[in-house]
Amino acid sequence: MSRDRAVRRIRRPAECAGLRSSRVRSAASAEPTTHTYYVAADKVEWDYAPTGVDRITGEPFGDVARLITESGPDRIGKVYQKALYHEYTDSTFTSLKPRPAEWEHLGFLGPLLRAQVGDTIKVVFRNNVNFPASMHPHGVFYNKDSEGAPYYDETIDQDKADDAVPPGGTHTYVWPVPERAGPAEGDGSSILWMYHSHTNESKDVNAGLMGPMIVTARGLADADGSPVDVDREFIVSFHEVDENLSWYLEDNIQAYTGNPASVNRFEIPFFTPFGASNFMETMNGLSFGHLSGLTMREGERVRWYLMASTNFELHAPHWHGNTVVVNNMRTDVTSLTTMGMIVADMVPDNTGRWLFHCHVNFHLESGMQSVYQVLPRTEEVATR
Ligand SMILES: [Cu+2]
Repeated sequence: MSRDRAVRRIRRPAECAGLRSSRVRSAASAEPTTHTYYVAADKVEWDYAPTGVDRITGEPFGDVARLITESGPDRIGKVYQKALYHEYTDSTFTSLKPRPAEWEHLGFLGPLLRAQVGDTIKVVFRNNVNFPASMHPHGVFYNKDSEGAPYYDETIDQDKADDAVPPGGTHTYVWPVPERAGPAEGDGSSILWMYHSHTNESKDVNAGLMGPMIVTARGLADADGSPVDVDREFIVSFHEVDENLSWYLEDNIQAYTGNPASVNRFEIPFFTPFGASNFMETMNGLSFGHLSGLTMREGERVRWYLMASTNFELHAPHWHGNTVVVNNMRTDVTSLTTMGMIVADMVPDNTGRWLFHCHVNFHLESGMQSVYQVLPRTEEVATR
């Protein structure tokens, strides 16, 4: 996008009640910045539906939900051991960096990494899990020592150190953010990328190692990196997790089934009850209405960043109650396929609690549903 066009979209101060104009990195002062993040892969216990009830219906789980969420002699249930990316405060990796309230809805995704065009993202990665892992970014620039993926690429030594960080190991990834990593003509002022472990791609990602990145156009970022012409940002990953492919499948069988010996590990996933019960249809790792924090105010300029994971993802995100603009077209349903990344802009004019879900029947019935809330203009947004 040309900057002139983007700047025209920025509201003038009188229109900008609550906009963070005092902290804007203006185009003139947009000196390149290096953003340093300390990110570790940590093993956690993750509950896909913590309250144990269907928060979309407000009722106990129905038949389909019970097949997915209930543990049993040869069923794992709704709690799984996972590997997630966590952000720490510094290189000692002793203190977790608190997630800001407006980003609590990221659920099991890794920390948001962000920059504006011209900046550099630097990630000090510590592998605290018991399998080799990496951080492979999409979109940003990387040399061979910061790609995070092992394959025969005719590199040696230091250029291989990023491919598979061993358990207990540390590697620093450096990702410059050139113009081609930022919004193009036709984009808005910011776009979504993602990062994930790519050492054993399917096992790593299904274990949980994935996160979002946002790049804002040069000169259009607030001090915190957010675009100045947007009031509220949300990131939602329509995220099928195939726990059959996770590094922790056996650990989960041992920890959560009533009779591990009764589990037929040689079943073909999806076509058998055990395999099918390990496909978790989620939004940011939460199912059946457990993704919360999607709260905004009427009239705000809301930017939704949507993404999908690495399985046979075919999703139809649908917002009830309001409309969005995607690729300069008005809609209320958009499409995501495997590893898709989409930006949707909304100016909600319809207050209330509204369903936000995948319209693919199997996903909908398996819990890929949540609710977003539009408060009247005069109310404070609870998450701020
Ligand atoms: Cu779907």
